[in-house]
Amino acid sequence: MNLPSLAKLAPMRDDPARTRELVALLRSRRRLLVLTHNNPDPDSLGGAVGLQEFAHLAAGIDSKLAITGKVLRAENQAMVRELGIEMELLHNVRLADFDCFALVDTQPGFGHTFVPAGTDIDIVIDHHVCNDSKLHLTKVAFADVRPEIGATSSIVAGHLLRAGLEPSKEVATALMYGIKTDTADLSRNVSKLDLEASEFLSARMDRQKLAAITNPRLPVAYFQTLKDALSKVRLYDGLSLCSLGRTTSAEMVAEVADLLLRMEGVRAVFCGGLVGSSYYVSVRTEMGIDAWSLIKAGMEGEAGSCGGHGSVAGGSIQLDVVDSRTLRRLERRLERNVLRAMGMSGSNAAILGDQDD
Ligand SMILES: [Mn+2]
Repeated sequence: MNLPSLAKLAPMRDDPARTRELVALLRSRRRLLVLTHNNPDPDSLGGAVGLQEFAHLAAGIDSKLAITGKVLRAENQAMVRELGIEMELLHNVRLADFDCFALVDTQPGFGHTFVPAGTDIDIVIDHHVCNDSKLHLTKVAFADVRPEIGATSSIVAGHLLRAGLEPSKEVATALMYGIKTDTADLSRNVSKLDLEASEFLSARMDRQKLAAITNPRLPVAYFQTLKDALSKVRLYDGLSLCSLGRTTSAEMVAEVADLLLRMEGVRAVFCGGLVGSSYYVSVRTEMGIDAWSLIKAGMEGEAGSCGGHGSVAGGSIQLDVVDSRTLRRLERRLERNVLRAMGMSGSNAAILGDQDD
């Protein structure tokens, strides 16, 4: 496979001194606003409430979590409900009330993240690989970006642990669910810190709530979307491509990608779908295949942004025109790029479900 090698970032230190730097910064401020993905996933929610708890326990400062989109997936909505996670829409928040701004599970300049104009970010805690990380992080007082860690929630839990702080049951459960989803139950992208954080949280979380979050009831529309998605799968040798066309949410694209990676023989999944005028892409790979390089190769030449870590990557492409012809052409370009990156030709795709035809 011809994938470009990953640009290495300077490794971040994981030691009590780092944690003390975070404490010192927070103690010099009065009120913290935590921002994350537009439509937050469990790891970003876990990391966000974990940082809020850290700020409260270590520095006694108040904080708020604000988002610009929606909590979409049934599991994520259950997480918010079960754990009483409070958040506001960013446009309802008075930025002047805050003197400290944090980005969690994302970085300045990422496509799925909105940073209000004129706002300087003080804290970045993330585990995504980003080409221009250094550029975006130069003005950030506390930047803790560690692509080798499976979940941002682990990094935040690590700071709680190093500072000797006791998170509430709800916060511990949120952090644990963040780690669980980003590492597929500690089976992918797992580092020593992820294991250490899980052990720390597992003694403090609410197991019943975690179970309720993991298996929520799903709306009928979910099964309809899934049925449509499965009819569009294209299978190559070890590679599964799926274009959902117009779909309900970026989360649905990610969910189908997760599901397809479980298919026997599949080593990499490239899945996309149009929501509004954004075309979302999710890439999943088996261990040993770098998802970020694959998504980068797939999106080559498109006007969009992408990020990833280990075997998981996501991105979005902004479209000026969203008619079906433009969409078809985009999907064909992406498929061609991905096949080229995987060193395959595009002539032998199989589809699902024609056994009885
Ligand atoms: Mn994450």
